[in-house]
Amino acid sequence: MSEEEDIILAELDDEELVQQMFDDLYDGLREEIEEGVNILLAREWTPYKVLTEALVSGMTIVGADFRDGILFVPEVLLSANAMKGGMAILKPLLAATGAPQVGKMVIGTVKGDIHDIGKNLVSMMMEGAGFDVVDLGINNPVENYIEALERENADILGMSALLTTTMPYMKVVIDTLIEQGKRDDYIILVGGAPLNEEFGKAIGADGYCRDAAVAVEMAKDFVARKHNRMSA
Ligand code: B1M
Repeated sequence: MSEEEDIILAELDDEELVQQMFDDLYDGLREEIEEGVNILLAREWTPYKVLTEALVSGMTIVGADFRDGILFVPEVLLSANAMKGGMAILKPLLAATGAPQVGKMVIGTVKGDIHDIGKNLVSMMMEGAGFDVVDLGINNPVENYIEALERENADILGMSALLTTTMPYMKVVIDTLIEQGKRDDYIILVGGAPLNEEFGKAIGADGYCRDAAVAVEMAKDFVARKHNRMSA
């Protein structure tokens, strides 16, 4: 039996367990990640704390080694799969802590881009905050967004892009909404690792969200302002 097989997750203290989860996420071990998440929840960690301190922090390490050419696509896919296993456990718990529905958001990753972990996280956190979320998945052309916004009578459009080559597509979506005279019908929030506030402003979005928590705060703020305007 190898040294690693000897590790019993439940016997580790919180700090050791989180470190072990970083390693397990790195190695793409979905079952271990799921077990770790359940142990932390049983120790009365909040779902949000498990998400940010164990999963998101672990994925940051994976991201750095992917950037530096230490990890490659197949390995990162395994890490992403393990992360999704943990997120699936947290999703209903985050939603259950939410307030009554405060607004509706259509969200999707833009055309040409298949990264969805960050978007999924935003969706989960928004649901947890009481928003109704319609997730369009990955690789969305402009038609998908507009069709869903109208069908769902949404308040917010959320777009995600993780590649410098796909982030300009967000402007295509916003420009199309402008051309069709629909831009002002929606609050448009954008996010993704290569974006920044300046980019968000330059493409005409209402807000750039550094992370999922900022997305929730901004969404609440904009929806409250919209309701105030309508009742004035
Ligand atoms: Co990709 N990848 N990848 N990848 N990948 C990056 C983005 C990269 C930065 C890695 C690197 O080189 N360091 C790099 C982009 C470089 C660039 O554009 N300059 C890159 C590359 C190059 C590629 C490929 C081209 C690699 C290849 O094939 N040679 C390829 C592209 C495929 C495509 O999309 N067409 C590719 C493929 C993949 C995998 C499939 C292996 C996998 C994706 C699996 C999946 O998503 N299901 C993958 C992964 C996992 C990554 C990294 C390692 C991690 C991304 C992630 O999930 N982060 C990433 C490196 C990095 O970002 N450091 C990388 C965790 C997540 C929680 O954070 O997505 O930033 P993030 O989301 C945050 C915020 O940004 C924000 O809130 C989230 C939560 O806090 N946010 C929003 C995100 N979207 C939002 C939307 C909102 C609001 C906030 O709307 C309201």
